[in-house]
Amino acid sequence: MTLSPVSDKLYAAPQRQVAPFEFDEAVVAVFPDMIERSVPGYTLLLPLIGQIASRYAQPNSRCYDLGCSLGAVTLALRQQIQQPGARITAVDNSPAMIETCGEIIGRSGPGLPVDLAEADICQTLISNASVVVLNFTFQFVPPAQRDALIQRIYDGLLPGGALILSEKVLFEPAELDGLLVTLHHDFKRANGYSDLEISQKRTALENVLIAETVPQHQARLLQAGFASADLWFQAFNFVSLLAVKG
Ligand code: GEK
Repeated sequence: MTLSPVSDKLYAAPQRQVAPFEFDEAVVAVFPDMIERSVPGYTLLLPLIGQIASRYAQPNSRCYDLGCSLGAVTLALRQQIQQPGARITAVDNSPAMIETCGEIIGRSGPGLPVDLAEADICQTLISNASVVVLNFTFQFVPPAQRDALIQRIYDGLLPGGALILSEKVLFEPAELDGLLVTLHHDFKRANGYSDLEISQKRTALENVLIAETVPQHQARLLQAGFASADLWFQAFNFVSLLAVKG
């Protein structure tokens, strides 16, 4: 799905000092192009997340898209969930993202009702939830707040509810991590990013996107109480986990 034809040139020119990455107006303007060319498997993941969500969504419950950006997951949920009385809550703490997300959802035609919130997902009330999606958002949450957020999601899910957690991850041993990082950079280069763009974006994301390993994510999910936490998708160093509440 292409939401915007504007191509991402944010890191094309050399920068004397690369500032930490922010989800501001400049990023919003190029976001669909940026994420499609940067995250291997992103366009495939969206309908598959909708498909998984449609299996776990329950009547009269809420489905959460946490860190919704421009609402790509929300649109997939709206199109694929059929449960009567279900609603979607889409949350992002970037004012520019939420504003444009509202416009996109407003133009998207009939589907499940959507409540949009400009808020920190660490402060968002999660309740009566059958599905929660964190599609490449949790990696931006400060590590000290991660356990508490997963616990609040678990507590807010109904029995039988599901969390879909997509993340950029680290691998062990270091040789495997290095190979998957190289393959990711090759993917970006094949999508038209220069070595300078790849390197400046990497610098911008240092200390902003803090990746963990799949076993670290699984341990946290199981510790919170999830009955299972399984890998269902991988494209190089980008994965998605499905955690189900018993
Ligand atoms: C998609 N899910 O297209 N609270 C709320 N929002 C946050 C927080 C926070 N604490 N931290 C980061 N964000 C989307 C893609 S992008 C992924 C998600 C990427 C938001 C941030 O503002 C941004 O919109 C989003 O999480 C991450 O499927 O750009 O790599």
